[in-house]
This record gives sequence, C-alpha cells and structure tokens, in this order.
Amino acid sequence: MSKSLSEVDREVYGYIQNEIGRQRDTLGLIASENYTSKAVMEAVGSPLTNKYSEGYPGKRYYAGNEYIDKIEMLAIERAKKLFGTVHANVQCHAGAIANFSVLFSLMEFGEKFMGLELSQGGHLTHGSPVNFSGKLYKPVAYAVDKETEMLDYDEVKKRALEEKPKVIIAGYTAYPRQINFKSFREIADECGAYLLADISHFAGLVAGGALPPVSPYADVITTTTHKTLRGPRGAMALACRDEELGKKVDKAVFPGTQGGPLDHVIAGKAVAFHEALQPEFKEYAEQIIKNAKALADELMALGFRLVSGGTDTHLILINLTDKGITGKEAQIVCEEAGIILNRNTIPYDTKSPFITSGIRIGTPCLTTRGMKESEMKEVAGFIKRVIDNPQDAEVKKKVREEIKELCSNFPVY
Ligand code: DSN
Repeated sequence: MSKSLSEVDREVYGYIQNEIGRQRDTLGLIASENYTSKAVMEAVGSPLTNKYSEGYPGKRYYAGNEYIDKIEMLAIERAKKLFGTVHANVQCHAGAIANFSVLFSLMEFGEKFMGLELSQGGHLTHGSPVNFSGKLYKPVAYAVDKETEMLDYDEVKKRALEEKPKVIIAGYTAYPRQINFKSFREIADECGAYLLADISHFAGLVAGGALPPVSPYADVITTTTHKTLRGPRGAMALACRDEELGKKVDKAVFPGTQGGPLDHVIAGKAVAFHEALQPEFKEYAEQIIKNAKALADELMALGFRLVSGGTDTHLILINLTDKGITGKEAQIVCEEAGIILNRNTIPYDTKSPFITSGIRIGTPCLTTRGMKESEMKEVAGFIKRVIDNPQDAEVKKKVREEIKELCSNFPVY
C-alpha cells in the first residue's frame, strides 16, 4: 500500500518525469495552460481522492464527510470572494460540464441561445453542431466585425433582438480583446435573455483585478480553474446575484449532470483560490497582460499580422496568411524548436479548423515562470526565426538550445 509510484510502475513514472522535463525545457505558449503550484498539486494528489460525497456540504448521501464539507465550504467562500458572487458551485468537473449544467438550468431542450461563432473564437459548448449545445438546443451565432476583427455591440444587439434567444453567452477561447459585459447586460435585458459569462480564459485576470469584475453584469459565470486562474484542472459555476438561480444551478450540477464530486480537486481549487486572494496574484495578473502586450508589440514590429491588431488580455492570435505557412505547419515546426503553441482559426478563415490560417499564443505560463517584457522580445524573435525558416533543421536546433538556456533561468518545478 505504501510503495511510491517509482517502485510500483516504472513506465508511468518514467513518462511523468519526461513530461516534467518537457514542461521545464520548452516555452509553454498555449494560452489556456498554466503551471499550478506545488501546494495545489499536493492537495490534488491527496487521499481525498478516496471519498464519495454526493450532495453538498451538510447534505451528503454518504457518511464520513466532516472534513470534505469544510474543504468544499472553504472553496465556495473563497470563490465567492474572488468573483463577487452570491453563489458558487465548485463541483463542476470541467468547463464543458459546467456549461452543460448551466444551460440545463436555464433552458428547456430545443430552446434558443446565442454564442460567438466557434471559428471566430467561441467554444464547442457555445453552439457547435457536433456538441450537446448544438444538438440539444437551438444555437444562433453572432460574429466579429470583418474589418476590425472585434465585437460590434450594435450588430450583436441587432441579432439578439431579431432572434430573441433565452440565453446569450459572452466569453471566448480566442478573442484577444476585453469584453464589454455592460453592453452585453444591456442587450440581454432588452431581449429578455439570461447572460452567461464564460470567463474560463481570463478568470485569473478578473480575480487579480487586471480586468474589471463580471459579476455586476452576468446572471451566471462559468469558468475553468486551470487557465489564468492557475488552479487544478476543473471548473465552477457562479450565480452572480440571484441565490434562487444558484439553487437551480446546484441542482443542475448534482444530481442533474454529475454524480460524486472530485473532492481532491475541490481541495486543489480551495488552495488555488487562497493563492489568488493574495496581493502577489494581483501583480501576476497585471504582468500577464504587460507580457502579452510586449510580445504583441514585438511580433508586429517583426512583421506579424495580429488579429484585431493587438491584445488587451493574455492572448494573441497571429494571422499567418502572408507568411506562406498554415497554422498546422507552424504548430509542428515551432514544437520541433521547443515552442509549444496551438493552431487556431482566425475570423473568416478560409481554411478548415484542422489546418487553419493562424496560431494562438498566450503569456500565463511564461509569466508564472517569472519572465517579463524583455524575455517576451526574445520569445517573439524565436517565433520569427522558426516561422521564417520552417524547413531549416539548423535554425530549429539552435532555437531549441537557446530556449532551453532561457528556460533554465526561469525554473518551474
Ligand atoms: N481547450 C480550451 C482552450 O484551449 O481554449 C478551451 O476549452
């Protein structure tokens, strides 16, 4: 019972060591990833994984939940404080499940809701035809403006008044700009819709005060906990102002969608929320945006075209159309050089989501490592050298070595 992983299973242990090395020696530029703390991982790796606790604190279906209740209540209170909401459900296993649960609590199957087109930065759960959201409900999409590549709130309003959706979703996976939630609130009020804010990508920026609060405007917030928020892999749903709505969301999460919660992950969330409530997290959130702006400026100075011409957040979308390389090819050659990013469609992309004309990058991981604006200039230079010389093995080898050297000055674990 008490043997360590390295004694019990050399294969899994070995691959975990390899993955730690990969995370240590490469540039993590995937905008939705982060390095969580050792404290969070300790909680997630604890014996709390052994417990069953269907229900909520004080109302469980199994005995033995004295300490589990305390931990979940801590997570709930900290989440409410971080985001200024009256309610928090910290049991959601993942962002997609959180969105399912909330839509399930707000709509009957077949009813209409509105979200941003997936190819323009929306999310599968915001109405994709291959997802539950497109199969069980009737999604209608809004789009970004073709010229500015930003949201045009008058157009969103026009579409909402024509379509009269029951729910409007705002909050995206590949939109580099700050969202005006006040405008979304006004639009939702005018057409009588609920406003669901999916803040998964920028929750840490809101928690750290680098972006304005969302709770004064949304009815419900969903978010993952592992992106800018830097917690364990998981999610939560927060009813902003209406406790009755909070009760509906709770019922939709359990028993509506999930069974037993992942108590070890909830403990990790509680720890991450504690960390996010500290003054250092405010500095971290601000630095993420400073780094993204510095990286964006340098990329543009080096001749890259950025969707919407820049960023207000942690995220940058690069249009590769004039570079003679697809997003898919760029992802592959960058990985060969130790630059880890993902291909991404750009607004009005003519290529498929599997190929794409763009790549998406973000600064949460590098900022956690302690990198600042001067390192962002170096990072932009690495990207340029590889994208300009995609078939040159020597360039990729040299960049990989330089990245390893840079990373060694900013250790992760
Ligand atoms: N997979 C996430 C992202 O990378 O944005 C969204 O769910």
